[in-house]
Amino acid sequence: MNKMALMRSPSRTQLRLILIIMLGLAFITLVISNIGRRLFKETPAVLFSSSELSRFKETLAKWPNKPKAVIYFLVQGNPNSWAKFGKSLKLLDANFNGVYRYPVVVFHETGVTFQQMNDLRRETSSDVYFQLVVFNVPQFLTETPPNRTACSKHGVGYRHMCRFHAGTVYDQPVFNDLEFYWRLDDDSQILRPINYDVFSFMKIKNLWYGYILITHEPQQCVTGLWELTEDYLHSSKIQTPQSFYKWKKRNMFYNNFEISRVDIWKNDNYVRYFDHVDKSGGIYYHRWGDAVIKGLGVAMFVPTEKTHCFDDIKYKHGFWDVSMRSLPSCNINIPHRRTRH
Ligand SMILES: Nc1nc2c(ncn2[C@@H]2O[C@H](COP(=O)(O)OP(=O)(O)O)[C@@H](O)[C@H]2O)c(=O)[nH]1
Ligand SMILES: [Mg+2]
Repeated sequence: MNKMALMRSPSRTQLRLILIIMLGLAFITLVISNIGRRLFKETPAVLFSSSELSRFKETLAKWPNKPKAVIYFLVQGNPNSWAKFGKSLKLLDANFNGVYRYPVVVFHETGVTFQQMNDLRRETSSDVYFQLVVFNVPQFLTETPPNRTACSKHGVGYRHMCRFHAGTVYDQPVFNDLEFYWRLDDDSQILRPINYDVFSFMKIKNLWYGYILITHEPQQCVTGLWELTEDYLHSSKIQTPQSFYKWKKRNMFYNNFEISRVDIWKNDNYVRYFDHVDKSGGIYYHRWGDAVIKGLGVAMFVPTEKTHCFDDIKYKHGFWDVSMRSLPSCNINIPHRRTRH
């Protein structure tokens, strides 16, 4: 009897083993259920985005005889921003895209719902492609970015947006086989019909970068950027066009409107420069904006004669009707007063 009882009751070691196995199982269940929850939450959005990309590739494969180009927006799902975007797209349809019919690519985070996308599709005549983006603070940053910077009250979300427009957008697969793009914001408004194809115009005239206005950033938004750029130029021995030496330190293109060749930004020269700027952390620590960074990119890598100011387009951004500007806001070589934006 004693022998049987001894055989049935587990030893301390066995008990420990059972405990470890049970804890292990509990841990694995927890991990799997978390992954499962994330997968089930995210998969429809990810799947939808990749089906949109396939559809976009089909469109590119059957492209008519005109420049390969898209009009792109980065949007937010909150009602205010979404409503502005709807209005912006309607004006774009009415004043350009209803006739010239370029695909509209809409980058968005997970906050945008299928309902919103469907409603938008019903209201636009443009062929819209939704692309999901995920914004995170880059892991190479050594310090947590402050909620506010000396430059502005904008939070980290705004700085994700700056980083996206300044560089990471060009890694998006839709940019792989494109010649040109036109960037607009949700608060961009084209106010009058444009009676020509802006992309064909750029291509025929062999223009690389089209803008609407030159303005400049306040000093506190460019802390250290000019110095970093000069050091970078000296150490990398890049051949820059003469235009760089005329470029004013805080100048920038008002690039919520920007019509550009894609290859300027995918070229190694700009990619390496952007990477250097990005790794310095200035976008998150000082809120260096995409406009100043890319302004320096144009100054360094685009000859002035390859730039073009679309001063014939009636354009409003937010509350500001840019077409009401006073000259010489198109001239690259003249310093500008700070303008409201
Ligand atoms: N997804 C996403 N989009 C953003 C975020 N911040 C700004 N945007 C979008 O990026 C574009 C530029 O932002 P905006 O607030 O207009 O910047 P501003 O023109 O410098 O005032 C707009 O279309 C915004 O909707 C963000 O945190 N997430
Ligand atoms: Mg804007």
